[in-house]
Amino acid sequence: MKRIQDARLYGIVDLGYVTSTNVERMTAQLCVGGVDVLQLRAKKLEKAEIEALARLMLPITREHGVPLVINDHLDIAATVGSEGVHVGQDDDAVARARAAVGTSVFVGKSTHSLTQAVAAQAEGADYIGFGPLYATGTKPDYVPIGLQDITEVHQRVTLPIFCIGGVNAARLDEIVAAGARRVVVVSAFLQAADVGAEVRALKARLP
Ligand code: 3NM
Repeated sequence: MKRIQDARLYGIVDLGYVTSTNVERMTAQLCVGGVDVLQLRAKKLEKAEIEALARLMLPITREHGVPLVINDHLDIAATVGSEGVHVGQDDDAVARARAAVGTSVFVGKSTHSLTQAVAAQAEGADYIGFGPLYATGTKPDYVPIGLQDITEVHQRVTLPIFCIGGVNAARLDEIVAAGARRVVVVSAFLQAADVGAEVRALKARLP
């Protein structure tokens, strides 16, 4: 199993883009393409359906040594035995996640500013998301933070930092030039004509 500390390319199976019936196929394509970690994100689905999708994904992600992260649902992560869980900006989110899933499951937290990034490290997160760098239809209500804080967040936070929000092949060079070492890509992968080729090509360009 790959370690989150070594991961550079983070994919998300987001049910805003993928239908339930396509989750298995998309999971396989992302894993074969070379994502290092994969999240299940389904903001609008019922819990039972999310749990069922997680159980479909796990044998595929495990076959590829890719840790599976469950977004938001601590109970589902604990029940299915995912490798990771991801939480938002609520207070004590990391502590509550640890209490629910135990110490062997890694915990990631979304951050949207330098202050939040430093706080997430102090709170004990295992990795952070940092963004959205650009405006994105995947998280439409969030104000983009741009690229200007990427260098400083890497100076102030020693955890793995995954830059997120509007990341795609056309923008990758400027994101890397701004100091990013790890990225999350959602819609640019899920909407690609050839998902595996898109993942492979983008991964090859990460430093
Ligand atoms: N979280 P895309 S931005 C799920 O900034 C998510 O916390 C963000 O999707 C954050 O690659 C985002 O399609 C959406 O822009 C990323």
